[in-house]
Amino acid sequence: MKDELLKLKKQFIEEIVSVRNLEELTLIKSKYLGKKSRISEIMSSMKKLPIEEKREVGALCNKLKNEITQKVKEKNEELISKSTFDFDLTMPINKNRGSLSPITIVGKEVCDVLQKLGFTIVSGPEIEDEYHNFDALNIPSTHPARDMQDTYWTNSGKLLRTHTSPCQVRAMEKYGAPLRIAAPGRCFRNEDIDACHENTFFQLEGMVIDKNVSISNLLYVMKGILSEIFGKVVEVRLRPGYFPFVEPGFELDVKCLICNGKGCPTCKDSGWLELCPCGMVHPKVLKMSNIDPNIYSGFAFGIGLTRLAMMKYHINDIRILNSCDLEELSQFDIM
Ligand code: FA5
Repeated sequence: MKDELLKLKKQFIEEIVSVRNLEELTLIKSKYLGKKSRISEIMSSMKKLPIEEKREVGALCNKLKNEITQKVKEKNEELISKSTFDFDLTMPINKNRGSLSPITIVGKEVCDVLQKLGFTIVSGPEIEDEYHNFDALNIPSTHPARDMQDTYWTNSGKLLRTHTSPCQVRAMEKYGAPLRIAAPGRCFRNEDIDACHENTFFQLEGMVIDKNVSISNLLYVMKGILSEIFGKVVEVRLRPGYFPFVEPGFELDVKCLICNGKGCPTCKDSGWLELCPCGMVHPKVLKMSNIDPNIYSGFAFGIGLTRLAMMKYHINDIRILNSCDLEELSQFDIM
């Protein structure tokens, strides 16, 4: 038995040197260490040996097993470190590739349109302070408009931004006037979730400040964005809207493209979807960010990017977009 064990060791060393990949290593490991290996057979037949010989052979078997285990481990590490550079260009392409989210695509399209109009793309923090999310937008703590956006507060007194409008404040502070910025980003509200409301969704803020900016400038930009994104004229309606940081304020709704205005769960049976509130920047907001409202005026808008993606790609339920369900999302593999 002792001779056989020495022979096995010699044989193993010769074989492991020529192992080229992990499959071969698995085979060799099972050949020498598996339940049906010769070493296991020797170990189970030791019972019949006299006690002295049993002790000697047992110790040899254990030593050999430990040596083989160590060599297999070293070979495994060697093969893994080499495998990074081991490309097989003849392998078929993995068809389960990832794709961009419809929200990312639509966001980029809107940014492209705005950049052509001279807008700069900016960003702001998702964890905001109360001043930028509310106070600087003419929403002091006593203002009932704070209830319009149910807020997630952090223990340190900060909040998850409820809209992208704090980005306008940060841009005014940083760049002053004149100004033309767009800020796409994620927002958070403690909302009841349904087919068109999520607690995490995307908006895109836009702001223009200059001399003699008017409502017709605002409508020109809004119409331009929608016709570029949808590639056709979509029916919209403009109605008065209340936001403390604009005056006058408007709600711009789009005719629901899921039901063509007939009424469905996505538009809550109204035939219209609130998509793009906007308005002329309130003089108080300009003043708070050190811009003189006697010289400058401006407009701002807050596109619901998630809803825009739903309308463009006919996604009838907002929950699909946040579901992480790859099977559902793969149907929007549009890039
Ligand atoms: C605002 O958030 C304002 N900051 C927009 C604004 C900017 C007005 C600049 C005037 C000037 P509102 O709460 O309506 O407004 O949200 C804007 C858009 O975000 C909505 O029209 C809608 O398209 C989208 N939205 C709002 N809440 C949700 C939600 N829970 N889930 C998905 N989309 C939402």
